[in-house]
Amino acid sequence: MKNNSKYLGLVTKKFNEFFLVDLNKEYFGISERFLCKVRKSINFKDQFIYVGDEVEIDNVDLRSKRALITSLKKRKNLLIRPSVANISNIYIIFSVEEPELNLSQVNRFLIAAESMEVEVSLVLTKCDLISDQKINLLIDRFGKWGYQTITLNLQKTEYFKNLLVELKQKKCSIFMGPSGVGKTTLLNMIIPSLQKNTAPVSHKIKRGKNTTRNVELFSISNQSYIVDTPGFNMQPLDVDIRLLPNLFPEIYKQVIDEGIHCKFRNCLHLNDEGCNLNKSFERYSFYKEMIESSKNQYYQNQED
Ligand SMILES: Nc1nc2c(ncn2[C@@H]2O[C@H](COP(=O)(O)OP(=O)(O)OP(=O)(O)O)[C@@H](O)[C@H]2O)c(=O)[nH]1
Ligand SMILES: [Mg+2]
Ligand SMILES: [Zn+2]
Repeated sequence: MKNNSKYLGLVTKKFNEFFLVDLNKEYFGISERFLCKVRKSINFKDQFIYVGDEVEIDNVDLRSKRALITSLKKRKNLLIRPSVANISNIYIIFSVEEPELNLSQVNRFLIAAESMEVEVSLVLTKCDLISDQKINLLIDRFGKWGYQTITLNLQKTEYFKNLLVELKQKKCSIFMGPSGVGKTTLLNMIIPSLQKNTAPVSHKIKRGKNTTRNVELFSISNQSYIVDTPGFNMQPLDVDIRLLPNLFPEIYKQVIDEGIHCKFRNCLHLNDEGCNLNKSFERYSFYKEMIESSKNQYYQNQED
């Protein structure tokens, strides 16, 4: 049974030249998942299709659940690593132990996430492995960085329920962080029917085992999705120097909430005269380092 009408779908998984595309429930009454290829005659002008992309499909075969992708809808944004389109929220996930919390990695992940101009949240997992006192110190610390931290612990299932309620209000949330911190465990707690593979961290190398290999998008309600991603460590970032102040809540909140004004409109908040930023926050030295390395990068590119 073939049907030549066009339908709108969402790419939930990608492997080689195949895509899994979820069709909207309204077409057939139930949510249908189709295995698709791109129609040969279509040239997307060297554009790739990513998980999270909205596509139009055609040649729908309801029996074999196959179809062809015929067009790609304009995307709102595209995260480069891992490649995911149309994200509304980024959840940066770190464990407090196993693997040990690495603040400079937390920093890099947060900055990379902020550069996507979407809502960014911080989640700490494995809170059963340290004392409540230490957890409170971390909550306090990250609060000063501008993030209200969500703390999780496998023994306290109600915390996962609260997070699920929150995630259902977002369109497409992505879980990002190093390997072994518990991203897939979190997903399994939220969608118990999934039971995706997880693995303990290696005691020998004290890192995760890269258990999740693919980016995959899961539905949690009619209009809400979560993306699980393979863990990795974030490399130093190469960000446009003028954008850096917008990537630190400690800075942009002073501008937005307190209305601080510096003498020069594009003030980089170094030790310039006329700068009114309150610089007494923990990550200021990190901010300055990033400005310096971006400047070097900038001059190097000019010389190339
Ligand atoms: N003690 C404790 N262990 C946890 C908790 N959450 C997850 N773990 C364990 O951490 C290990 C790694 O979890 P995964 O969910 O596979 O980690 P991941 O972030 O998906 O890792 P990659 O897929 O490699 O990126 C598993 O053995 C989990 O059981 C927790 O709250 N407490
Ligand atoms: Mg995983
Ligand atoms: Zn300034």
